[in-house]
Amino acid sequence: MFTVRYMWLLVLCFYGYSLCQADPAQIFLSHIDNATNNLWTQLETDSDHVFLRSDLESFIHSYDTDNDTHVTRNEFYAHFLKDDPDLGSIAYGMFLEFDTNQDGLIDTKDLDSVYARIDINGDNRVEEAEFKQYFKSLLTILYLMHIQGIPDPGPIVI
Ligand SMILES: [Ca+2]
Ligand SMILES: [Ca+2]
Ligand SMILES: [Ca+2]
Repeated sequence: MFTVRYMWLLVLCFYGYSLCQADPAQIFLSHIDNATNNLWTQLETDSDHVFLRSDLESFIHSYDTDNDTHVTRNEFYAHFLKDDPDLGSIAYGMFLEFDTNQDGLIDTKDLDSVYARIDINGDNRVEEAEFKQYFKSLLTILYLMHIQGIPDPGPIVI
């Protein structure tokens, strides 16, 4: 009798567990968390737990393959899609977000506005919490657009 009762309990537990594991919203959120944490590790280069404007400049310079002081769309895609070429729409959205004056290039003219967006409380320092809040919101929007297949960035030449 006891055994049968416990068996049901066990089955219910497994059922609940599998539901939790398969919850697409949870999987999506943990994916965004991981992507944000990876960005923090990659971009906060001097490990002082503050993302300074110089960290943002190093990030942009690392994408500027031909060292002509600006990052073209193709340079950006080439770096961003190196590990995962399927993320074309994410790269497209990121480029639009960083090219704040919409001249088709990311350079120092864009960086003040980009940095100001990430520095949510406006004290000219981007703390880890601000960085993660900003990129979580941005990545959530971009991944939702990516999942829905919009916008179509068209053919990407790398
Ligand atoms: Ca360049
Ligand atoms: Ca620009
Ligand atoms: Ca701040």
